[in-house]
Amino acid sequence: MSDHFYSADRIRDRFSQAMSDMYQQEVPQYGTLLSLVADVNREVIERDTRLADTLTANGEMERLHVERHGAIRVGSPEELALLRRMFAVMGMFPVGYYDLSVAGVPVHATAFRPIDDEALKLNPFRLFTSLLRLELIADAELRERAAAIIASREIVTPQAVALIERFEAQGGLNEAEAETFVVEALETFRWHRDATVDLATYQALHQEHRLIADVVCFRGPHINHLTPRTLDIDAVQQRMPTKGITPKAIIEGPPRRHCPILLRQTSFKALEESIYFADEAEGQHTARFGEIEQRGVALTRKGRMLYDQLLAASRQGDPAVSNADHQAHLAQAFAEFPDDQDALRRQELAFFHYRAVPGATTAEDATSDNIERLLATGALVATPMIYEDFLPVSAAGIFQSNLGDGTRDEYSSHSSQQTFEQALGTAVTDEIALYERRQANSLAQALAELGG
Ligand code: OOG
Ligand code: NI
Repeated sequence: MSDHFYSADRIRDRFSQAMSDMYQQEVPQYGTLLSLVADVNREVIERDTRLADTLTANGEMERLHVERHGAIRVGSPEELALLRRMFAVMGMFPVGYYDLSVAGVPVHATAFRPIDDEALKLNPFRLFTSLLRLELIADAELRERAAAIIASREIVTPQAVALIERFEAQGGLNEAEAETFVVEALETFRWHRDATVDLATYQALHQEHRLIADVVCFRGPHINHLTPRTLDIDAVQQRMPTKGITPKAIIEGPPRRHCPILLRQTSFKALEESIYFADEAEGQHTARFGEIEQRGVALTRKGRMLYDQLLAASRQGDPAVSNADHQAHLAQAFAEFPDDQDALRRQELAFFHYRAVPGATTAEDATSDNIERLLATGALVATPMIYEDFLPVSAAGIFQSNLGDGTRDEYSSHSSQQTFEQALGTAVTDEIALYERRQANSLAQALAELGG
């Protein structure tokens, strides 16, 4: 029966393409960003033939232009739980927990993403999904009003709900169903110029926090950005203004390195767009932007601790005034983070994929005690495992640059993964455990192939 089903990975692939098409229509500046990214990627590939060969060998060349992630914000536990079911149809599952309240943004979040090696390779598209924490609104009356507005909307079309239920009942969708599902699912993330509330309500919520107005006042969780992959984030950041795009002040994440680690990202500032209120007043709303990302190797718990420690140290003192200053400062702070593959691997700071070299013969025993010798003789190869997740400090930086200048102090609330998981209806997967498992599996398989 199951071979009649259209695979979840292909549904995700079609969905991410449909999202991209829609977003380019909705936000023309995003299309401009995509073509700048494509130009820079082309230049890098022409210049760096070794990188080009690696991309080709890994089958990544054809997928270079495919968006890597997007982001949405939902208003209630029910909305989050329903979207979890929608994303499962596309092979996307909640991985990681991100608390943004400590950075003055009243949300916590997870990333819905593919998990298996094969699924990630086919299309790694993820959705960073934030849940508004209405409990952080101090004014009880406003809080209740916001909750009532959210409770009265339906963010998923009845056809999409029916197809989610069918998927759950029969274990998959056929191609025709999948096609309809993509069209219907897309509706949830479409932009609506018409707010569902009157101007006064919008203003009251906006005053509490701009993000609250963005989540509460519209028919659904419009996609607020999409993010392609760049091979040279510094070049794109620098060239954005030449295309009439205003980048955020700094590139988030680690500095540029010989062996890239984790995730570097930057965005352009959200656009001011005209909206219409229920009482026919007209206004402006800023929510939607474009982002780019460049990923490096995933870090172990030990590597991540060192990253967090060095990042925190680099953030002492006054914030840098320019991206160049910021990057120079970061590079200095990260000088003590090893920057060659062998050191990262031997010191267990980063995760690697192991692979047996076909046809290689070795006099060494193929056991896990012998990895260094197997690598040295060329029977075994280790390649960096790409980081597939997000970084809370960087995410806060992306949020804030798109919320205008009036940043607010952190909320005095505790990180509450348990509350989030209750809303979600399931636990989130620990991202580091996933990398550990993939590394162990690849090593076991490679050793088995070498006859260990
Ligand atoms: C999400 C911001 C976080 C990222 O790439 O870290 C994010 C949002 O603005 O809703 O997308
Ligand atoms: Ni993002």
